[in-house]
Amino acid sequence: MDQLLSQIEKYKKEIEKFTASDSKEVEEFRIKYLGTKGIVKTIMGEMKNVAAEKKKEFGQVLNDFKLFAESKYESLKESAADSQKSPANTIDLTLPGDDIPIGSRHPITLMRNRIVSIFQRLGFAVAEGPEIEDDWHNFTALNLHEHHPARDMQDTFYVQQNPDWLLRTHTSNVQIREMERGILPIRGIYPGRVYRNETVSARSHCFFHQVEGLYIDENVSFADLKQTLYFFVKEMYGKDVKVRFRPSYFPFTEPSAEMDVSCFICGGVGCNICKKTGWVEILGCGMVHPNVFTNCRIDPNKYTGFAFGMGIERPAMLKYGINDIRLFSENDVRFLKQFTSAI
Ligand code: 2U9
Repeated sequence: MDQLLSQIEKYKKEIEKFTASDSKEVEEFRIKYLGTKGIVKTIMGEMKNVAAEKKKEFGQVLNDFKLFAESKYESLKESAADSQKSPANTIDLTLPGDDIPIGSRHPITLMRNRIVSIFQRLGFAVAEGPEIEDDWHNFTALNLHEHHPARDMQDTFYVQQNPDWLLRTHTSNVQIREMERGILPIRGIYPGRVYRNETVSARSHCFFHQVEGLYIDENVSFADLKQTLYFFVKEMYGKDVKVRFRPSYFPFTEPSAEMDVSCFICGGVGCNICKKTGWVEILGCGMVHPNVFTNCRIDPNKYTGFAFGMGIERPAMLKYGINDIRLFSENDVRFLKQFTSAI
């Protein structure tokens, strides 16, 4: 037994001195001292050769030895884990950072910003309104009575829970809300998304984007309308572009017109875009109908005004050479990342 006790003392010293620089060496320690064929188990196996009266004393020594080896194993494990977190494995905060990929603006946003900024330079203020609207602000206030045939022209999505609610078919609801506020004069530009219950194809979608404008003051005339839109066209399509107005009909304007520009693709000679006419229609416009003024509690004898409206998708498709309107709403990064611009 004395021989066993001195052996244990020798191993204890060995264990005390043991160092491990990584988890592999910690595992070597475990196998050597605590493994199934390790030193602790082997010495425990000697118990059977110890005299019966010494068994209790020897058992205690053995148990201490085992605990000693186990606690050394735990501290080796901990210090090896700490060394994994040594500076070599941590993030070096002094290194230059990775580039953050910069996204690009949506082509509809680019085109909307171009249009809106031209009118902003003329003093038009941007306003937005709800896409879910009531019948009054989308139709009735705009001189479209319940049985007005123009209501069928714009197939409408209605909200199931309330037949008075719908997805706006134009951004004119924003103008109505502005006029109802009663703060005059008004010089506003109104971009936004609108909805129509139409079959989706490469050429038309059930939602698209518009910019509408409104100018109300005393003595506003059709000449003001024309000059404002001339300025817009020159800024948008260049100085050499020609403009023509054709009489038209909208329930909310009287008189009404549609404005064409000489085809900016072929220069007016005739191509597929202008269907060989040399002209491309870009917007509708007119003088605000007196009924619309009355509906918004504005005196039509005191005030006059003009309004206009244009879609954004078509000019964006022409400018960027996009042949399918559905690409705008598919969120395909391969499509979206092609558009870069400062605005
Ligand atoms: C109020 C009074 C008048 C807005 C107008 C048009 C003509 C027009 C279309 C262009 C292409 C819509 O996107 S499109 O399909 N719009 O032709 N919009 S006048 O007139 C208003 C609006 C509000 C209170």
